[in-house]
Amino acid sequence: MLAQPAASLWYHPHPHGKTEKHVYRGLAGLFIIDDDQSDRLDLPRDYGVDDFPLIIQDKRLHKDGTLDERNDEEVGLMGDVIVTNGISGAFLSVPRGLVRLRVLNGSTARMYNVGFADNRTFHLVASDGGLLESPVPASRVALSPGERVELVINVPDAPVMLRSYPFADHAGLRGKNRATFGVEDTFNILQLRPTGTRGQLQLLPAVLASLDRLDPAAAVEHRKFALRWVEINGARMKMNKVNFTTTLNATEIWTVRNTDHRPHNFHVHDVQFQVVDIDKAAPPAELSGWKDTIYIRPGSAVRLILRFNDHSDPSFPYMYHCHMLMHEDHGMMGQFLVLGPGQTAEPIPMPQGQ
Ligand SMILES: [Cu+2]
Repeated sequence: MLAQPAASLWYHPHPHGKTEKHVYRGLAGLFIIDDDQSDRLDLPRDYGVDDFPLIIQDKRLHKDGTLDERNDEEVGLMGDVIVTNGISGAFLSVPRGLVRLRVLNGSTARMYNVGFADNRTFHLVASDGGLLESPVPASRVALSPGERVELVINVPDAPVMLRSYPFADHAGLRGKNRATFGVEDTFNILQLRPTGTRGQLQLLPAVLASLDRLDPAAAVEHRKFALRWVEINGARMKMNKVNFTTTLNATEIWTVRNTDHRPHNFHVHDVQFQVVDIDKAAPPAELSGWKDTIYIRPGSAVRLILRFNDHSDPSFPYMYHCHMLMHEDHGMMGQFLVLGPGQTAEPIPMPQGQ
């Protein structure tokens, strides 16, 4: 059962040590969840007509067109051919007027700074975990691996190109890391080609959702996570080790710090979180909704607030990890249990032979 609000969610295989290659080869899809509340909104939501999923990935190809799977030890698998829903040089016929794009960075390591070639303003309407409170105007939006946004563009009469641009602040990277991790690159992603038809909708609603704000004063636990190389708090994930336990309905604050010179992000299973602050400053509007993945610049600290309000189990843990997939494959992960009333932690059931 899908018991959560409307959202665009990524699914992909998670076999330990092999996730990067599975995703690179194209095993990535979206669950699109809707609900009564989102159905009542005047947002484009006619799948394949004015509402499109876009799974953006990068590939490196041999001359014969086959996938180059040589792994770079700094960044993992990163390519210079951008594919959207598996297609390079992609274009899409769309109506003029409002069109919704559900954009996933499905890459193994590459980050994108997405915008349109004419620098037009578009509106962000949802982040990883669902609708934002109100549309957020933007001309660029940054996506690290695993992050999603839903954006609405007012399609003009002429074709317009969705592109990825260099990060204005190099995503916090210095020196040769800027080139290694591709944050100075420019790529075409997808051309939108307007057809003669005009879409149904011309105006966005002023209010999209009312979000339940988690209260930092309610936090019963504060935890710290330091990201460096392929370790969290100086250790790699162990299959049979639970790093900590929490309890059903507990609210917690997690401070996640990137103590590395490399880029990392942070992804949590089980629940969506809210961003309390980034380097002690309030998060920008596009990061103020429900999220499950967030980029953390080298040297930065992000405070997240989480409430474990469902799905307790004494022996099956949830994971948190860097979503740059080579890091994840090398064990940049940890595991936690959510215990219900009266439950105590039990050993993780291990497959035979482990
Ligand atoms: Cu990482």
